[in-house]
Amino acid sequence: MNISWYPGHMHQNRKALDKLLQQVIAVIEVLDARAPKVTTNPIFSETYRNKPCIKILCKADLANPEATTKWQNYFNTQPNTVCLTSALESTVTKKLLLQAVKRVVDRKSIRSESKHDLVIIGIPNVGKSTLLNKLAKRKLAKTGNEPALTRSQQRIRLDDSWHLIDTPGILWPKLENQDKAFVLAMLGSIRNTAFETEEIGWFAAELLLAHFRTKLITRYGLSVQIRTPDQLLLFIAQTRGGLSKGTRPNFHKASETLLNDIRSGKLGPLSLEHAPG
Ligand SMILES: Nc1nc2c(ncn2[C@@H]2O[C@H](COP(=O)(O)OP(=O)(O)OP(=O)(O)O)[C@@H](O)[C@H]2O)c(=O)[nH]1
Ligand SMILES: [Mg+2]
Repeated sequence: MNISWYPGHMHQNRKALDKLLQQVIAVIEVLDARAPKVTTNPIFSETYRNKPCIKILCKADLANPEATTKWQNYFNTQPNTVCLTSALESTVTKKLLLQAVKRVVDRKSIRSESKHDLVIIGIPNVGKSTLLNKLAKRKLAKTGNEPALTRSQQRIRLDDSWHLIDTPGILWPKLENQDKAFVLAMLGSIRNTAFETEEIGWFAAELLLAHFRTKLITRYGLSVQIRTPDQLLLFIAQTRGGLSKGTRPNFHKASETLLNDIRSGKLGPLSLEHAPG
C-alpha cells in the first residue's frame, strides 16, 4: 500500500500560508510530542527558515515525560528556537508563550507601538486549534480527533501587541518515506480514506509488540504466547468484541480498536522517537 494524502484544499491552504508567513514576525510550530521528527513538515523549514520559531510539543500527556524533556532540550539548542510543551491539562499559557516570543524575537526588528502576528503551523491533528482555544479561553476553532478539521485561518488577540493566527494542518505533497507515512496514519494525521485500516493496524501491532509489549500486557492482558501482529489483532478481536457474525475475527474492527487506543492514550504514554544525541 502506498499512502499519499494531499487534497486540493491543502494545496490552497499552503498558498495562503506562504502569503501569511511573509508578514508574520514569528511562527509557532506545533508538533506531536510522541513523534516530533515525523510530525515536522519539511516544507515549513523551507518556507520560514529565517523566522524565529517557538516549537510546541503538544499532546505531551500522551508521551513519555523523559523523552519529551530530551526533545525540548534538543530543540532549545537550535538557532532562533524556543521549545515549550503542552498537555491536555496543562496547556501553554499566554504568559509563557509571550515570554518565549520575547526570547526569540529580536526587539530591534519590531516597533513597540505596532501590532504583530504570530502564526500557528503544523501538520493535521497535532493540536493547533485546541491550543488556540485554550489561549483564547473560548471554543473559537473546531477541534476533534480527525485530520484537516480546520479549513480557514482564525485570528485572536493575545495582548495589545500580539495576535495569534490558527491555520489548517498541512502535509507535504509526496510522502516518500512510507514508514513515516504509516506513523502519521497511526497517530491520526492522515485521513483514514487514504489507507487501509488493517494495514495500519498491522503496522501498529508490529511496532507495539517490538517496543511496548508491557503496555499491551497492561491494556489487553496479553499472554506470553502472543508474538506476532496477526496473533495480537486476533486476540483483540476475540477479547474486545471484534468477532463478526459466524465467529470470523474482524481484523478491521480490531485494528480500529488498537489505533483508537493509541491515539487516545489508552495504552499509556508512548514516545516513538528519541531526540538526537
Ligand atoms: N491528549 C491530548 N489530546 C490533545 C491535546 N491537544 C489536542 N488534543 C486532541 O487532538 C485532537 C486534534 O486537535 P486539534 O486541535 O483539532 O488539532 P489541529 O492541529 O487543529 O488539527 P487540524 O485542524 O485538522 O489541522 C483533538 O481530539 C484534541 O482534543 C493534548 O495536549 N493532549
Ligand atoms: Mg485545527
